[in-house]
Amino acid sequence: MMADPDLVLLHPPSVYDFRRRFAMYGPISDVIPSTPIFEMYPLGYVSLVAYLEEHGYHARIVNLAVKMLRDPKLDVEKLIERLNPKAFGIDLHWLVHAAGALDIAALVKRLHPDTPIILGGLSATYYHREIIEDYPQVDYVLRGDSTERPLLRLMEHIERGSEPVDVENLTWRSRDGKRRINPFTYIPESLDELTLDYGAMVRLVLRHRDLESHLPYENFMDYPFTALLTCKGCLYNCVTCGGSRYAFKCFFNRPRPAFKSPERLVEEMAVVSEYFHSPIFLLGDLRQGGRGYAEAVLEGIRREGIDNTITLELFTPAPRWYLDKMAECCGSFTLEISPESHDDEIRHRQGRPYSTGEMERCIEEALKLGCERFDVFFMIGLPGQSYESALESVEYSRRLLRELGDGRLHPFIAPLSPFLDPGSLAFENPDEYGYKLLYRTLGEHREALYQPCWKLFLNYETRWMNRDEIAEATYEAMLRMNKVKRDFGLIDDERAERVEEGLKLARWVMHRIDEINSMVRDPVERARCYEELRGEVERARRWTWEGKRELRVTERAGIRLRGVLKHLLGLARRL
Ligand code: B12
Ligand code: SF4
Repeated sequence: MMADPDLVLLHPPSVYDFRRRFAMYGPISDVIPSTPIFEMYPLGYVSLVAYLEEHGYHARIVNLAVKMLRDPKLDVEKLIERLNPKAFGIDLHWLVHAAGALDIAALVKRLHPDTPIILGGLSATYYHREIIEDYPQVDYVLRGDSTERPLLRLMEHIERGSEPVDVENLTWRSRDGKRRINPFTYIPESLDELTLDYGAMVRLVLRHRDLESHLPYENFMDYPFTALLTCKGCLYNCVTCGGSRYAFKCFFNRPRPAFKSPERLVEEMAVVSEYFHSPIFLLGDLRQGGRGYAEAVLEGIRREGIDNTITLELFTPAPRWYLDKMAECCGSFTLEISPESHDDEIRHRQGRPYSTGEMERCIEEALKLGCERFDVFFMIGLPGQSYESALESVEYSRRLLRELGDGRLHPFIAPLSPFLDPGSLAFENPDEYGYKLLYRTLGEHREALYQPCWKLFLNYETRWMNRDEIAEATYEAMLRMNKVKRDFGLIDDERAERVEEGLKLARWVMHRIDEINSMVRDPVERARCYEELRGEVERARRWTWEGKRELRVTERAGIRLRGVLKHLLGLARRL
């Protein structure tokens, strides 16, 4: 029998009891691989496990969110009761897990009152004081964008039963019940020690004979999409982003980005390539590390013969040298850019310093050089953006497709949702950027996530659109974008019809929830009225989900048996 792990890292669903609680989640996760339960765990879980294992601690991941999605009858209490580690870790990286992370922590505490619970991630860092003050179910918060070493030190204290007075980045409650905030001093300047080893994940799956617990998101096996971090931090200051230069400097103690060296990054890509023939998404624009950095990564891809499709993010349009290098070094590559709006002025206000014309030049050149796909993302809820302007971005997409589209160019539009990020310029200075904040504390965001409709999750309004207008603009823009895609053959007629029906139904449900909220005062009666909408909510979800297939970079994706076999052979030889 396998020994109990020292640490179990749980990944919560955004809302613990989503299977029971009524809610219309809408388009809040439409442009990422997760469902609205946000079942994807932070990539950092992989490096935390690898680091602890390297130092003699046995750690594993249990992706509760995926398990609950896959098995509607799963008894979560029983599952947690059976786990018996020395400590539990729970991520509160994204604020969308405010409710799930705290509620799972409370459940774990009830079932294992003597086992310490550790929270970590960007949102936990931002709200560390409130967490330790107001949520007794949490014992420790590890702050920062990198916690491998402090977590190891904390585990040593937990094992010894000593107070962690010297653990960097830690906020905790001492035995006298007082809040303690240890210095925030562990901010590594290189990421090379923090390994993202997908091979280690496959080994964990084989060791625990438990694939589901380690899946990064629900349909990963159907469509494995692997991502690697190139850096932590950012050089840009998009005003709504909680991962901007401003946010990292003010709240995560990182004045400038830290990079993974090109050599290390290419090694990690080679491991991915051994196990998966899925696209590899390089997170962060490589040019943030300078031209030499970007060229070294691309050269490495060529040198190692990595044949996966490489997906690159562009924070600004790529110059010719960069596009040439991609074409030269990658057998297959795709690009994505987020102009957010077609309107130069709005984009500049949002903190993205380039023009629509420059973007068009880049798209045209990239497609000529063999880029297999170019995704362009627009957003609703921006500073200076009216209802009409949001819809104009869809009309612009039509013009763009007419001029440059040949099946490889894919525009998307989605709302800024559910939250304006804490730590972003706009969250910290809402007036200055034309925002009005509706929720500020962790507790308020947690409550928001229990609301019956995604529109009511939104923690902001803008001077140009209130929440109703943001939601109306969202559905209208998505309906129009669906039509544009159908007209240009990016989505087939049958799927387009389904998506259209789904969006219309979702908008109807949203209006019906508004009606119930305005007419029915009694909470029990209200809950009964919501329940009547369950069938429609489920249908709308299934139909709009069809549109998400279009996010797939390529249909060629899967697991390579050669990697798994190599690992199994290695094991057999050792026996
Ligand atoms: C890469 C990325 C993604 C990837 C995720 C890849 C992944 N699985 O991690 C994708 C594109 C899928 C994504 C999606 C989303 N993202 Co995002 N993303 C980023 C980005 C660009 C990099 C951040 C990052 O993860 N860095 C790595 C570090 C910080 O984390 P890490 O190594 O994974 O984990 C370390 C620490 O955080 C900590 N830690 C984390 N968890 C835990 C748990 C414990 C117990 C401990 C001890 C420590 C610990 O230790 C780890 C190891 O050192 C940032 C922007 C930026 N410049 O930072 C936004 C950012 C993190 N994302 C953000 C948001 C809002 C989202 C979405 C909610 C958007 C949406 N509505 O769809 C979704 C949520 C996805 C989900 N969970 O299902 C916001 C978060 C703001 C906030 N505080 O909530 C950010 C800051 C900016 C932004 N708006 O994009 N995202
Ligand atoms: S949204 Fe802007 S600030 Fe945030 S990570 Fe992307 S480029 Fe950086």
